[in-house]
Amino acid sequence: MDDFFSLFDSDGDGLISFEEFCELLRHHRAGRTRDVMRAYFAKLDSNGDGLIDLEEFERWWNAAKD
Ligand SMILES: [Ca+2]
Ligand SMILES: [Ca+2]
Repeated sequence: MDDFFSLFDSDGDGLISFEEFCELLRHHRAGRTRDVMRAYFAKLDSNGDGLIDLEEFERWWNAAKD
């Protein structure tokens, strides 16, 4: 789980920025437009501060597993 988080968090500051989020999804050739990615990012960023912390990430991860 932490390993997966750090995959996104390329600068290791414990937060996933939108740039980091886009960067990883681009590697995975998600083929998404920036607008779609922004909407998706906003879904993960539940407190709306523009960054995804580990808690938000875990909430999304646990929801996605079901
Ligand atoms: Ca980061
Ligand atoms: Ca947040």
